[in-house]
Amino acid sequence: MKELSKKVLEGDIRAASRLIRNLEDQIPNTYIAMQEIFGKTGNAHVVGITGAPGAGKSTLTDELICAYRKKGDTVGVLAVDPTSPFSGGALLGDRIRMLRHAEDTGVFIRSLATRGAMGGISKAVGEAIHVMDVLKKSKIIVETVGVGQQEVDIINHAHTVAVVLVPGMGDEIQALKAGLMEIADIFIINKADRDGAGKLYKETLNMVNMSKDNKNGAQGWRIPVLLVESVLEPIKFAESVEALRDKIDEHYQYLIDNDLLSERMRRKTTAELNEALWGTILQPILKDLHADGEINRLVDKLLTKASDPYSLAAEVASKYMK
Ligand SMILES: Nc1nc2c(ncn2[C@@H]2O[C@H](COP(=O)(O)OP(=O)(O)OP(=O)(O)O)[C@@H](O)[C@H]2O)c(=O)[nH]1
Ligand SMILES: [Mg+2]
Repeated sequence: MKELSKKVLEGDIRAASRLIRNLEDQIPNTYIAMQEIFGKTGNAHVVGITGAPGAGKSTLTDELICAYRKKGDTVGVLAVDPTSPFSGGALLGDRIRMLRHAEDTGVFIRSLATRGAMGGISKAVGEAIHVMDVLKKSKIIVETVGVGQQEVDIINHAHTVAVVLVPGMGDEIQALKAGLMEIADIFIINKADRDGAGKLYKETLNMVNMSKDNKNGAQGWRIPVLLVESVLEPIKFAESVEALRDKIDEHYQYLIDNDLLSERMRRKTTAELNEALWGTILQPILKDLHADGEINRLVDKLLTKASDPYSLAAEVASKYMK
């Protein structure tokens, strides 16, 4: 593992890929490599692109890579894929699409699939970001599907979060209002060729303007709403994605200028510590309880009302935490 991290720190792409695969597969000793690289992380600007399945996130990301390369940035892309039964096609599509960056050493693209282990994916995402960071990618784009509870908590990983909305989801905006305003730094209205894109743009703008309580306080960031041109108009599309790139970078500069970057770093790092604590303390206990069937005996006690969850948790704690 130390050998692996050494290679990664030297910029070895294959070693980096292997390390990310190990993280994904939750190979037990991977933390040793992560211990070695942690000290060198924290330099990249991490950008989250999130939205419903099929919203056009990968198409945007692909173009955003071009926009950043044009500006001289190096780019890491992490496509997080929690919808395993359907992912085959989508991931394959992404690979073909992003193949045009394959020869470019300034671009490093990897996908990460959910393995269903509790808390596992979010942890792996944070760690894979670290790997891309030590590969000295200046922009790391993390694509996550969906805005909801099963979603990777992108806000714990990204400095800038762009939420992609598409027309044709009707009343969704109403339902999502509260949640989205919390996490979005930028709204993107995508698939401009579709009916209702203009309407969605106006609605979203209204939503942003009406929210008095700006999450970043008095000197707050006004969440911009960007209408990205349709991918069917390649030249206009490229131009509007460059505008998106500039908006994303403006947000990063805003965080720096207002001393908010350190706040986000603190949040990111706190989440990371939480995950490490979970992984080191709780996960082995759960594994143990599941392994010898003790968990079923505990659940039986609850079903027969012989005990309650709080008492059982206290019992388990006293057994393991000495
Ligand atoms: N009409 C139209 N289709 C688009 C546009 N952008 C992307 N698409 C299409 O929408 C489909 C989904 O695009 P993706 O970029 O794979 O979307 P995604 O959000 O990454 O999808 P998942 O990762 O599967 O959630 C593809 O068939 C794209 O070609 C657009 O501007 N207009
Ligand atoms: Mg995608």
